[in-house]
Amino acid sequence: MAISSLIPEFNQILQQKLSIVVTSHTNPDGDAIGSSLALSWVLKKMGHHVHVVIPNMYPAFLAWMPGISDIVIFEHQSKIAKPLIQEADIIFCLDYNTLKRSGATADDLIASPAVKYLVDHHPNPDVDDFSLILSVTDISSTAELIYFLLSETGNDHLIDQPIAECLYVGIMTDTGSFSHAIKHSDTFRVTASLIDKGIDAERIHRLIYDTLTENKLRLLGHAINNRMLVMEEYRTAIITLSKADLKQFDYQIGDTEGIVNFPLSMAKINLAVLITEKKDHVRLSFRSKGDFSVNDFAREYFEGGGHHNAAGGNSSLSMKDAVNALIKLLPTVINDLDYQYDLL
Ligand SMILES: [Mn+2]
Repeated sequence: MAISSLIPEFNQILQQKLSIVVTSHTNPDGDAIGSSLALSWVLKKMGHHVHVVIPNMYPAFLAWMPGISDIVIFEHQSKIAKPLIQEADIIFCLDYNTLKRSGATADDLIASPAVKYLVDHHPNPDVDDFSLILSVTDISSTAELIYFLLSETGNDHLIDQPIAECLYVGIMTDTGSFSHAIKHSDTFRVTASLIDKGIDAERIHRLIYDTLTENKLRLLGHAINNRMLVMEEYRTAIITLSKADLKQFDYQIGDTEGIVNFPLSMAKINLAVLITEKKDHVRLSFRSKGDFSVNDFAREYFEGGGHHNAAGGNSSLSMKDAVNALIKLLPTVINDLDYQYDLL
């Protein structure tokens, strides 16, 4: 993959010792945290003064990652985070395409005079939000893109075992353990070179995926058994989780992560939606198989977006009204949803 021509002046702007903030989207996932930590480690090795600042808390299954305890969480530590953002020379914005997704940090990021350097793999970046843009959509994850950025700029010799672990987490989680979003064989070449750095891929997989609490597993069971509406005629399944459902299972941040993927394991379902009730709105997560673009769907109807097969959105409707609004839309998109895989 030839991305060298797309890389804005990475080495040039990093020639002097600088104050740098690396940041990512609200509700950060494995790719957001993995790529942010990896890039921050590399920049520190280059001699810069670097902080990772994220809008809100990361999920508990990432707590083991190298360097994560040094991350500044804006929601809890705004007094530390604000001057870092204001006084930074460069802010690297990773794994999101618009400052609208930067949650609690948004106002301070917009106000900061720093050079804002985007590294991201979501389509349609908000070009006005950033000074320099490395946007590649034909790639599994921002972590894979960070690897390419480092190798194409001659900095990949700085990738050591902890940095390789961080990048591996980003690629593994954004591809659902190498099951989707793999656009080309380079993803495996990059992964192989990370493994060559001495990481223990099996241990990382266990640390990420085999750490559920009993409550989280029972919430998943409840969601599928009691809260899933299957509409085979529309190739769609919708799971709804109310505030009461979450309370019943002592919801902790990250507990609903991954639930939206399960309905797609039904052969005839091509669209899965998880609707979660929040304080004053509902959050929608979309997953699809094949040609149906949940990025377009979420953008058009639910103030959101994301990737072709994985996206999110919001609605100010009640949970019940949001479900009804969604169901009303399904007949209008059934032609796009009604495809089958020749699996056998
Ligand atoms: Mn990502």
